[in-house]
Amino acid sequence: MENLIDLGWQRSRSKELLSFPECQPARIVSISGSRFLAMSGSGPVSGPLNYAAGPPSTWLAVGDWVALTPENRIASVLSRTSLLARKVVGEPMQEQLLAANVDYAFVLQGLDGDFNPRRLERTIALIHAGKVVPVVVLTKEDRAPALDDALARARAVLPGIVLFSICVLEGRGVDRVAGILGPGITGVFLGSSGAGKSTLLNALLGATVQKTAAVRAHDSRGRHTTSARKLFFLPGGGMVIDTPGMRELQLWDAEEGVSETFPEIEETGKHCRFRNCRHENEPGCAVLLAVDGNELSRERLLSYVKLRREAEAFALRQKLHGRDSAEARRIGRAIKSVAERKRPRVHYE
Ligand SMILES: Nc1nc2c(ncn2[C@@H]2O[C@H](COP(=O)(O)OP(=O)(O)OP(=O)(O)O)[C@@H](O)[C@H]2O)c(=O)[nH]1
Ligand SMILES: [Mg+2]
Ligand SMILES: [Zn+2]
Repeated sequence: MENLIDLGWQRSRSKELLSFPECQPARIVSISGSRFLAMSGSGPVSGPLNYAAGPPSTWLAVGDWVALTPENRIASVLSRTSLLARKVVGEPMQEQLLAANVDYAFVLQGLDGDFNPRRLERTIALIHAGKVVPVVVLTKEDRAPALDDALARARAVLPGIVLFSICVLEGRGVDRVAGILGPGITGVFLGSSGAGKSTLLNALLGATVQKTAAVRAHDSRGRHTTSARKLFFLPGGGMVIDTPGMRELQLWDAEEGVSETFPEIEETGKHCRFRNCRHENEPGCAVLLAVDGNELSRERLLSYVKLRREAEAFALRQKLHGRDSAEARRIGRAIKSVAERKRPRVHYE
């Protein structure tokens, strides 16, 4: 059992496994084509993707615990303690699973021009929605035109979130990431292509395992060097899932995640006259009052309103799925009205 605990197994899972006699637990390391690679208590195993209909990206994620038959078939995907998922761009109701059973999601943004507070908020809403703890890592300190300024800006928009900068090139800050990833703990690296995810992973591994590539000189964008999600085992005992660069993370089922990402707005919102105040143009809105008085950030409120609308439109669409056509039309109109609702007053100031 000791081995499994190093892989992130929790004893509470044992009961669930009892429903699959003769099966052993294994953790999914990677998924490619029609096969999976996993790590069991006795070493690596691989087998066919046979478990469910539909593309594996909708039912199996790197980091999942599965019950494996003696023939290395997936008998079941065990319940998840956390799950990061996004909506597939351009597909209204298609979910893509990014990583399962992860403790910390490290959001990497390069200080070479990749830094973007609005993108951070969106990613953090998705992380909260997945029941994962976010950690923001600003990479490439050596490339920052004004490091203290960028740190201060990031801290201002991310109250309460652990945030620090690193420079893998000069060996600074890697130990801080390693310190979070103790034995049995799993992290995932998220961020745009070129943010330095694989570079940081290699530093943690103490070896060049993942390929890395220089960003484009004119705009600092990466070259999509990493092409698949994969779980790695660190010498210190922790685990990291390296992912291909993702710039655009569309929210999937994230209404609560959005609320958690803007705690100061939610807190001030308790003082609004109406309990269901949307802080857009309602009379007696404590949030708009605080924004007018410079006690809350206007940018944060705009970002909150935008992400909340996206999450609400998603929730309505989800309801629409599988309804009869009359009700579908009614909900369809509701979605349209969310999308077209009068722009919030804050836009004009
Ligand atoms: N100057 C500087 N460059 C760095 C640092 N960390 C990473 N890089 C460079 O940034 C480039 C991109 O790094 P990668 O690790 O490939 O980026 P990635 O996030 O894995 O990118 P994808 O796999 O495409 O998603 C490489 O040329 C790295 O050497 C740093 O601290 N300073
Ligand atoms: Mg990479
Ligand atoms: Zn309000």
